Order: sequence, then C-alpha cells, then structure tokens
Amino acid sequence: MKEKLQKIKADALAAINSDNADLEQIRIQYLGKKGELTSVLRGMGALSAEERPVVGQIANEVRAEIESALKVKAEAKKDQELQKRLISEKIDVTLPSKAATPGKLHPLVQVQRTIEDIFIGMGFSIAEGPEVEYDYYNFQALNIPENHPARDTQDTFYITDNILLRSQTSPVQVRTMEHQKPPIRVISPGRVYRSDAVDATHSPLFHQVEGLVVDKGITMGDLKGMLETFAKTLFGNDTRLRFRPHHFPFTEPSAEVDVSCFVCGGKGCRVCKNEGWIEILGSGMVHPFVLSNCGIDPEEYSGFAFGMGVERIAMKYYGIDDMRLLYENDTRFLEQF
Ligand code: 2NL
Repeated sequence: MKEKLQKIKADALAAINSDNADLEQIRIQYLGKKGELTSVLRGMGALSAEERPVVGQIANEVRAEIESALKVKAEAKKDQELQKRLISEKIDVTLPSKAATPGKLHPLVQVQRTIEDIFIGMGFSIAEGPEVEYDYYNFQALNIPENHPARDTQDTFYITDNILLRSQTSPVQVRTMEHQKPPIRVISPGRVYRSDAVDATHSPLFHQVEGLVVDKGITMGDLKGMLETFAKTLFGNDTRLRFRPHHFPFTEPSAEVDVSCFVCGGKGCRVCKNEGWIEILGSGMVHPFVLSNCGIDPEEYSGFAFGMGVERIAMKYYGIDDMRLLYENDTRFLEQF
C-alpha cells in the first residue's frame, strides 16, 4: 500500500509538472471523490491496527504534497499568462500621437472681443445687463415714448405690455447712468432682438456693441477722435472716416459713420458695393432729455454715444455676404476664421 501511495504521488507530480497540464483534471483524477488516493484510503480497512495510522499519515502527506504542487503550478501558470498579456498588450508611449484639433472661437465672438479690446485700450469698461427688459429702459428713457415712429424700426418681441426683449443694448447704459456718477466710459456688448424676417442681412437676434462717454465738456470732437482711433485700429491706419447727418431719438446731433473701404481703399469694389465707403455705426451727442431721464444734469455734463452691429462689422471684415452663414454652425464655414 505504501508503494502504491508513493506511485500515486510520483505520477501526480509528473502530471502536474508536464507541459500543458490540465490542473483541475489532475486534481479530480488523484484527489477527487472517486480519485486514486481516495480509493487507496477506502482500502485501509483491510490493514492491521498498527499499520493503519502509519499508512494514514503517509496518505495525508501525499495529499498535502499534491495539493501544494497543484497550487504552485497554478500560480506559475497565472504568472505566465500575465507575462504573455503584458507583452501582447504593450503600448509604445513614445509613438507620435494623433494631431490635436483645437477648437476656436466663433467669428462673431472673435470680432466682438476685438472691438472690446480696442475700447478697453482707450479706458472703457464693459457693462452688461438683462436681455429681457422693461419698455421704460429700452424705449422711454431713451426719448422714445409710446407711439413714436422709432418703435416701428425697432419693433421687438413683447413678453407683456411693458416687458420685452431689448432691441438695443442702450438700456444697459441707461442703468449705468442711473447708478454711476460721471465720468462714465462704458461699452455694452450683447444680444439684441428685433422682429425682422431672416434674410442675407437681417436676423431677429443679432449682436451689438454700444458705447457711452459722459463727462464735463465732452464734444463732438471727442466722438470723432475716439471713433477714428477705433476705426484705424480695427481696419488699418489708412482708414478715413465720413460722418453723415442722421436722426436718432436718443442723440442730438446724430451721425452715421462710414469708413473708407479697407479692401480697395475707396476706389470701389465688391465689398463696398462700388461706393468706396462702408457704413459701420451710428452715433451722436447724448440727447439732454436722456441725460436728465437718467439723473444727470445736462447743464453740467454732456456725452456721446454710438452703436454698431457686430454681424455687420464681421461680414465686412471677413467678406461674408450672407448673415445666415454665421448662425448655421457649419464647421466647414466656421473653421475658415
Ligand atoms: C445703430 C445706432 C446708436 C446709441 C446707439 C445711445 C445710448 C444711450 C444714449 C444715447 Cl444710453 N445713445 N446709443 C446712440 C447712437 C446710435 O446705435 O445703428 N446701432 C446699430
């Protein structure tokens, strides 16, 4: 019986250490309920009382040795598989990566920020305010009473009788004047709304940058000099300005401002529609009524204001002939800027 146990041990260890050993199959074959070691133990009844514990002890040692050999081999196998995976799944971190495709700002945002930077450089601060406004701030404070014809050209979207989507960013400047003493030097960029049908040059939502300067002794000369610096910085040093008399209810006198065409220099081309001039903004001296509406004494202070459409400037600046392209978000269009 002892020899049989030694043979079982030798066979089992040889099987375990052979290549491609199926460890579970070996465990069942030798240690399982119907395994070889178990059947030897079953035959122990035939042994004498002295022999039984001796054989029993050997059998236990054989079992322990086979079990530990199985365990060692299982560990080794696991280790081998891990090594294999480490080799087959190796990544070369020194390979060049895929080219990054950084995003960029929308052309409208680029132009708005360029405009903002120029005015910040001239000492302006940026003022922001609500897009949903009271009729008072959008119209009445700006010298546009109910039934004034300017309500037609600036027709907007009403939420109630006296709450609307702002048709210009001037209400931000009205609010600034209400709670800030002159000197005031602000620009108010932002979204504005008008009840216009969509076409190549109109959109019910567009962007404006308005500006306001109020102090003692501000004149039209200050307006012209400041706008000239702005236009030369944006369109180039050769840019000339042309002021055309105009009417706005909130400024007096008022002027529309053209720049000499930055593409052809004034000779006439596609961008300036053969005019040599491009209209970029409206401006004027703040109407005394508007100043007093905002709690500023027009006898003591004067000011100028201006307003420009960001879409309009961006279209001229980049030579875009249809405003709708700016809103469609087709990346093939947008990535050109
Ligand atoms: C245009 C013309 C303009 C203003 C906006 C303004 C604001 C205050 C007082 C007086 Cl608080 N004026 N803003 C003045 C003149 C023209 O905008 O064509 N915008 C697109």
